[in-house]
Amino acid sequence: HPRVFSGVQPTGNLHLGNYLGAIKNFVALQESHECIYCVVDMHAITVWQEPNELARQIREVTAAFVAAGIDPEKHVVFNQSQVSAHAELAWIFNCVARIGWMNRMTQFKDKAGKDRENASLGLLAYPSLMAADILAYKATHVPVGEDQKQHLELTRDIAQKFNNDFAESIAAKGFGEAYFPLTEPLISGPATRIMSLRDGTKKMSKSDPSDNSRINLTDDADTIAQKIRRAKTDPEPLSTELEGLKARPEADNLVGIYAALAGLSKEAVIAEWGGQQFSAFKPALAELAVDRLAPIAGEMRRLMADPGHIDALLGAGAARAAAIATPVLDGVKDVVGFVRSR
Ligand code: AQP
Repeated sequence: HPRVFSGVQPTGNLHLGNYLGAIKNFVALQESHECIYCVVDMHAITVWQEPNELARQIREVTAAFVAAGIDPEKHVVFNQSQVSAHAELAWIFNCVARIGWMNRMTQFKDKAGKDRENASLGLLAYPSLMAADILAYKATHVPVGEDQKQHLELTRDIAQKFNNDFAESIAAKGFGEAYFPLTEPLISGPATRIMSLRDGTKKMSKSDPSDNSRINLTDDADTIAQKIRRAKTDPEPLSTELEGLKARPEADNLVGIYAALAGLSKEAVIAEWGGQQFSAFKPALAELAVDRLAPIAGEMRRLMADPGHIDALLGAGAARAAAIATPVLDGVKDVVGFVRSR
């Protein structure tokens, strides 16, 4: 049956891209699917994290989930490191996946930079842990932003190779033809790739050194308005047709953000705003952004005032997650041929 899994790294500066590309869709899927949402702290440490800051960020992402409208009672919300099945299954997948597959990942190339020899081994193996996150729950659908498409393809490759390599054992142990499903990415909405406000060719990112490049979920109304006012644009008025935005990445980005926040298509936004100047469009966009984000920021602040409550919520979620993942992992151990005697 359909089951959704997705994760967000607690690496600081949760931004509008994370919200529109991921979290907002997480909220919507709760109506129709069983959902498991994870704060992927083990992914975060593939690059150095200051320990106190990491703990704070884990709670902040959890607060963002809940503040945005994820219901931790009806669905499962937890942090990855509290469920050991992720690490255990990732090790088995490390032995299924090939080094060449990992070397081809654009996120690894971007994050490792020029000094690849000096990147952590975890950064290289990142997609293998991601496959474990998803497949420990036999998740069928994963809502993500456009940037994660390649990793989702790798998850399918790992699932397929596991199913093939162990086909005989899978059948012999009574699991039928395939142990793991081939998971589908859900990359939906008018803003699957939000770009930097300073450079329409770069994605909005937590790690961009310029704070003006992104709208943080914790920014106050004045900051949001100021960042949008200063957002890079060209001097032309807004195009009257979608085609006209193709060669104007900054304009295209702002129209996409407006559409996603308003719950409209980009066509509808163009129909309303085409031909108008950015001096009119930007204040309307700022107002819309503040209207949608301020309540989330306020609720995050309220939740962050009680870290004990957040920790309890994560602990309860982890117990429920483990109850799903442990039998899946046990089946994998049987299929692989590990002896389980307790
Ligand atoms: N710019 C974006 N537009 C749309 N979706 C985005 N996502 C991230 N950036 C954008 C989606 O947010 C989810 C969580 O992402 P993550 O926790 O893996 O964070 P990330 O991709 O590492 O975020 P950054 O901002 O890109 O961090 P750095 O700067 O470290 O590279 C995912 O579903 C992702 O697609």
